[in-house]
Amino acid sequence: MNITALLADLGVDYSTLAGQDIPARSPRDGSTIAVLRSHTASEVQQAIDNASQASLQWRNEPAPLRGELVRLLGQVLREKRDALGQLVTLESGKILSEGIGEVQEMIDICDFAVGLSRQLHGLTITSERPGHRMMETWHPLGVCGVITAFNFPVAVWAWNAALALVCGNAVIWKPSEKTPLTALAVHALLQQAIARHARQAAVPAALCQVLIGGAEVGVALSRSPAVALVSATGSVAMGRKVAVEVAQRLGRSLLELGGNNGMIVAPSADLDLALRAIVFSAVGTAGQRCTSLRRLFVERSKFDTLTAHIERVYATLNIGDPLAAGTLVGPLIDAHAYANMQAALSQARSEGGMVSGGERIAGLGGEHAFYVRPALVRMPQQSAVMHHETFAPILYALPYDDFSQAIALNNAVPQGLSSAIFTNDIREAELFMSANGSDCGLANVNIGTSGAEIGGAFGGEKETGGGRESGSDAWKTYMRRATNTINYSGALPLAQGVSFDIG
Ligand code: UN1
Repeated sequence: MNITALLADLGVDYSTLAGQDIPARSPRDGSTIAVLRSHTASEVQQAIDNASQASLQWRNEPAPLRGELVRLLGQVLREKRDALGQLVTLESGKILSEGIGEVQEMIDICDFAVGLSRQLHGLTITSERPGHRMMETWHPLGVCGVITAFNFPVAVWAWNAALALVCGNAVIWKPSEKTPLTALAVHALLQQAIARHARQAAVPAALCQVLIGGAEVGVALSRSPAVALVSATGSVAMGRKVAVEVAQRLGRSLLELGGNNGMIVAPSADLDLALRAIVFSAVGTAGQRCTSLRRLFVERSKFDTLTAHIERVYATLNIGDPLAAGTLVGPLIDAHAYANMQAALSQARSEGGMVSGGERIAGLGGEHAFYVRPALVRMPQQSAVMHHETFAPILYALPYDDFSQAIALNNAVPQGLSSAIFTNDIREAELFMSANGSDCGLANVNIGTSGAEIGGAFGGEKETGGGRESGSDAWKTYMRRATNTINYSGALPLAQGVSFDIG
């Protein structure tokens, strides 16, 4: 793999950002691909000011013409799907099929946003007063800050940016320090889309910007009253900081934080389907999705059979170079992730868990790469370790006896992103999706916890942060709503029958 050629093909020029504090590493072999520098505090401030100016221009561009830019972005992404997918694989370590799939997710949200650009509609509402009408109008917010994580280094930006742009906003992106090159590549591809735009002059230079740096950049975006919305994806700890900073100035935040996703396998489940879904959800992206399956509750009579099947599949999984055909599990992102995984496994052991797998695969990728065999941990109960999200391929499994107990176990953790049930009993499926069922933002039936499509609203409850991105009506978070009351009568009746006669 010629990285220089790949970066050139994607139009990445990081010469102006060459520096010393942000190394772009490939978890594939731990090698350093480039070393960048953080944007300075004054550059961050300048970017916010420029974005504010850009948003004033962009909000006057008709929404369907804003959609045209996003359509062109989708077009460029189609042309560069495989190249960008490779860079995603290089920088995040996910297997190539998932790297390319992530770019496909970007294309999908672009298509969605293009359609949306002609559907940013509000309501008309009947008035209690004669000769009056009420309606809702949706306006752009201004500047949207987007903070993204290493595990979905490009798709999560696209969920936010595609919507924010058609909604008439400027976007400032702070990618993870672990994946700066993919962000620069996306930015370069966006410039290609802008260059193809028939109304290029209508696209201000500062409409979309990327800021490279650490937590201080996120804090600056969160503190600035000029950033109307801060959309943050990542850890609960990070989200808590962003939420507090943004709330302090009564700004708007959209949080998509940790998950600790559970699956119930009921006695009527198709075990073969369940097995496939479990393995993809638990070990896909090396267990580093916010939607990864971490907790498995199996009805007691099926527990031994199913866990034995999982153990058998885990023992033969093709783990290795994420670029190689046939690999199913790539490396962890870095040494820190590996240390966290081992710490969780030893805690699980001390809580009575029986661990199978979980060891580092010696020699693979060299000493700075961290390839592990996914771990299956049979737990005696849902103890402390299971209440934490460890970003690694660890699947805790325990048996349950009755269905209400399984739902209670699913809901007993602080996070509330994704959940699933495998059952062929319609009453169980409906109960799981009902108000008395899963308390998560995503509740799936006969399908795993990860791999959501872009058409639905994506996000979760409790410590996951409550935000919704992507499809459905998530666009409303990127706009402000005005309620208009219009009087076309010749009189001035007051609401609620109030009389106020000034003679
Ligand atoms: C994430 O891990 O932050 O549902 C996003 C999924 C993907 C998105 C995951 N479509 O697994």
